Amino acid sequence: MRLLVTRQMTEAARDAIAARFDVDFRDKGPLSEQAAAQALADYDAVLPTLGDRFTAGAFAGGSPRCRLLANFGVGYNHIDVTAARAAGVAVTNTPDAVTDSTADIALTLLLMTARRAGEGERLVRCGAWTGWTPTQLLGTHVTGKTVGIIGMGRIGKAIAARCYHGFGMQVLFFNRSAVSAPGVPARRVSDLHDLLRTCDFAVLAVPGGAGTRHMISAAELDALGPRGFLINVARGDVVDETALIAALQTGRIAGAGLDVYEHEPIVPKALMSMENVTLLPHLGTAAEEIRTAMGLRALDNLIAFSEGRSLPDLVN
Ligand code: 8YV
Repeated sequence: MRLLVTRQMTEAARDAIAARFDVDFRDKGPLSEQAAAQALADYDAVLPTLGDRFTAGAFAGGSPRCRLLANFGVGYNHIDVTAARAAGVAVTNTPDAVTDSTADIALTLLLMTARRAGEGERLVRCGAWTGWTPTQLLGTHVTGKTVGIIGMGRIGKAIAARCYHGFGMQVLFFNRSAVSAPGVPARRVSDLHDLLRTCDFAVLAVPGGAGTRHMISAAELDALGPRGFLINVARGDVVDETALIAALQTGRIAGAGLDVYEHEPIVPKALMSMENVTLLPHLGTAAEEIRTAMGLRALDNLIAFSEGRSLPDLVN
């Protein structure tokens, strides 16, 4: 079986994959639609990542040689899974492996933004800190506040656990389908605007894709209000970035912590220029152990596929 891995992996993941398959590791940026189509024609299976453009157009050539896209990552909004299915291509992802590290980054953003940590760090680094004063860089206290989690899947629940156990926060959540076990005391709010009006910190943990695109726009930001913070560890286009910039510039929300952007890796200058915005470069799962675990989870799916077994993490 010929396999294409579209990016460099950690050494441990690369060695485990190479020990099992006849594999090419690409070492360039994301696959264009045309390169994705070529990969589908040239390989039996592909291990793609965020940004590889497996769009409907990439599958337009009909029934390709490739029969499995073993995606590296839980989010697969860069793959048109319906077009993949129509072309006979299975798609799998890597749930569980990403959960805790992504929740950790949500809390990193929440704390950094509320406590003005980025701004403080910049002040120290540029040599402009003149010393402690009782009123310097006063932020917003986190412990005991209310978090509103939008998307109560695995990652949302892991964020809830951290907020509840670590910071004694009240946990509210919004989820389109029923959630059987939130894991901590948490109240479901059926109206998104009600949730946004009630919480101090709104944290986005929904899947990306057409169903959630611009779920947070001007009206939602107004519901969050001038004392509310928005944290996004989901996908950039869940938030209407233009509306977010306008809300931040006019003080209609208090601040934002972002790990993802609408047009990655482009980060609007307007966001960079605002001190009340924390900007991270999609660090959600960027820890050595986690990236290895993700690679190994994708490998589990590849092995199951090569042995003709059912795929553990099939999404289409
Ligand atoms: C991954 C992520 O690094 O798992 C996900 O969905 O967003 C990231 O943390 C990325 O998707 C790798 O393809």
